[in-house]
Amino acid sequence: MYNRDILADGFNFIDSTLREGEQFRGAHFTIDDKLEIAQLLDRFGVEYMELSTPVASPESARAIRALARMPRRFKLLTHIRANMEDAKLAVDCGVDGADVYIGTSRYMREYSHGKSLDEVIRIGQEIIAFLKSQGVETRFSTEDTFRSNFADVMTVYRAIDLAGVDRVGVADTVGIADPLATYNLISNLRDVVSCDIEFHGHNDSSCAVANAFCALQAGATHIDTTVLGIGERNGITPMGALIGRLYASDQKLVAKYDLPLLAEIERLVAAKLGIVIPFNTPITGEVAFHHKAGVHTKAVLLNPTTYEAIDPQDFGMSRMIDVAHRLVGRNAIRDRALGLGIHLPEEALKQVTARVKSLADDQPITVADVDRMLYDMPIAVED
Ligand code: HCA
Ligand code: CU
Repeated sequence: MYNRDILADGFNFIDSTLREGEQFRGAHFTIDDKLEIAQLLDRFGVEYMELSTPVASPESARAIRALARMPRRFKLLTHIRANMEDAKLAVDCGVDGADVYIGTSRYMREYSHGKSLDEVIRIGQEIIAFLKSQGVETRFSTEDTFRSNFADVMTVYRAIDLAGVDRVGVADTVGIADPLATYNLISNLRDVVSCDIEFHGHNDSSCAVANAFCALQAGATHIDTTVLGIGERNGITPMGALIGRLYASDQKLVAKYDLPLLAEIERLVAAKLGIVIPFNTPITGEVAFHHKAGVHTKAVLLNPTTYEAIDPQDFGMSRMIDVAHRLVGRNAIRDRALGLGIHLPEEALKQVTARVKSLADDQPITVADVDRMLYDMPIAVED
């Protein structure tokens, strides 16, 4: 096993908020919503955006045409079934690329499209030839890759690569892959095809971020993400969390993105969906930079890196030192007091700390309770 140099090799985000994300429960994006989300993601720096197939509905086709016309840096893709009608309509809508998909697992072949492997390859070759003749970037993915026969998918990928596809896609459709399985599959594929490799991973068993990261280490060039990870069921790799994972490995990996926009993008999409950003979302969740225990806060006040892998400032976020609880330490109390312009001798700080602990032992308390104790100290001197 080897780790590819992700920084040197480069990678691309394919934002699928307006495709996979449209499959999220209750998602209903108007064309204006789509334009607003796309503009923000464009400023953030995503390299691609994928939209629902134009075949889905007339409004879906109109949305693709509208995004095709907007000034943007990202490449516009649409996600289509492996058939010629869909491919023709996609081209007509003015996309830069088409993400073609077809199932290769026994389940898909028996219960979905009912085609043999040879037919899958033949259809793929035909569509790729057509899309290429139209100057459209083409990706071909095997839906449910991880439950497909390994030799079968490799046969399909090899044939599709030889047909001149720009990118093959690996899809963990039901979220069963783990990081090692992802790494193994993609690194094997890396030796089989010469085109780019895309990874699309669902989060049913909580591995979507780790799998996406391992896919990059194994040689994937493109990763599908959505804002907040929205998608079918509990969704796919969330963009923000993958940004966090990459940043934690090497900040230079994400230097190409406008990181302070992340929170704004998530707030926008959450508002459109009528949901809140989950409290434990990496980087943007309300507790992402919340420090509580005395041992932690003491060290964080001296050097935040002690207990932070990510610097909140790089994302326009702020850190929170929590003082209103029984685990509080004197350093945190001192910091709070100084923040209020109250300078207390160490002995007084010790007393306040003991009082906070004692009160918090009986009941949950608030910062206002702590502040009152600080203000009540007789020796407090106002700045
Ligand atoms: C779907 C399937 C898909 C496709 C992924 C891909 C999946 O929702 O229609 O095109 O690579 O998870 O398999 O999202
Ligand atoms: Cu999917």
